[in-house]
Amino acid sequence: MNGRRQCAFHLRLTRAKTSGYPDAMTADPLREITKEEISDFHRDGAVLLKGVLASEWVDLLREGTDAAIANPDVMSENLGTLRVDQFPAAKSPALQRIVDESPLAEIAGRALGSAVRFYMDQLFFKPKGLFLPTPWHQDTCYYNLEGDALVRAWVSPDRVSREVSLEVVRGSHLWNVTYSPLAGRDPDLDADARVMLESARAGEPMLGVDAYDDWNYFSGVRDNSLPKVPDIEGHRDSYEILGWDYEPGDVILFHGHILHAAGGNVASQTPRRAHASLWAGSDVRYLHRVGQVIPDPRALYKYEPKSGQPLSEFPEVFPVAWSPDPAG
Ligand SMILES: O=C(O)CCC(=O)C(=O)O
Repeated sequence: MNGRRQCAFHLRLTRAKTSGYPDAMTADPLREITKEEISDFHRDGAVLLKGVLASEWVDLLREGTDAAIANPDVMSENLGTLRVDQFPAAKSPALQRIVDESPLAEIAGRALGSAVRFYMDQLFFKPKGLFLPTPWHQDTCYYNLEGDALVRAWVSPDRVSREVSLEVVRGSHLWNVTYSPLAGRDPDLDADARVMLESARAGEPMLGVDAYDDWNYFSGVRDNSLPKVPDIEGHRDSYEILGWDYEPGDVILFHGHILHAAGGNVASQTPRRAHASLWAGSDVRYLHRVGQVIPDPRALYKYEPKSGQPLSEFPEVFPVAWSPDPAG
């Protein structure tokens, strides 16, 4: 084990020991993330990492996604046959352990080549039966965040075939455009929404901490000044679309700005349980977004964050999750 790797390994094991779980499963990926994979991630905006999570992590992922699915809360929403939960690790110790101790932080950090902080996680559940597609969208516009060093780790305890798995528009993370979220009330049609939009423009949070009492994808107001997501599905041949057959133990890593979706209109005998975590490198800052859709992590509200503050100014909310250098 070389020096850098030993330091990182030490940092993760220290975290594992503080978790309260008696058994310390290895926090290392099953294999090195190669230079080619890292350069694919930066060039294409996404990469499939084959066989990087040990089967114990897959078992924990199954346990955690099942527990979260069985416990819907105010952050759960059914969008047709797609159930999406925000912050599912907050209600599932198994998912929390995946966030805190699994190799995902290291994998994200190695892709970015820097220390990473955990920002938030989501659950995407499609019950067996007809899987509807997840529409094309970009993630960044849903959060009060800006920066280039944003990486998502999408994992599932299920085999997910290419036709219903995650797909991305290759290279779209480099387009330098923020699209309008698909959710939110439309201020062009709704007078109350126009008032909320004006207050948000004046600096009020679009979603305050009370969003944790009652939230859905239409709690906020859409920022119609942003361009709409192009009709990618209607013009698939005009885009270079990447997608993969996914097997448990793999990680799909994709950039926070990339246009992505999941295929559907396919009947499946088995459910598709997916967990996605968002990791932030050093340039990521808080951004007061007038069209915010997803509430800030609950612990952040008491700091009353301002646009431009780096996440490193909130170390209690976003501690360094992995660093190539333990001092980092
Ligand atoms: O799993 C899906 O269907 C969508 C996942 C997604 O949009 C995400 O992880 O950001």
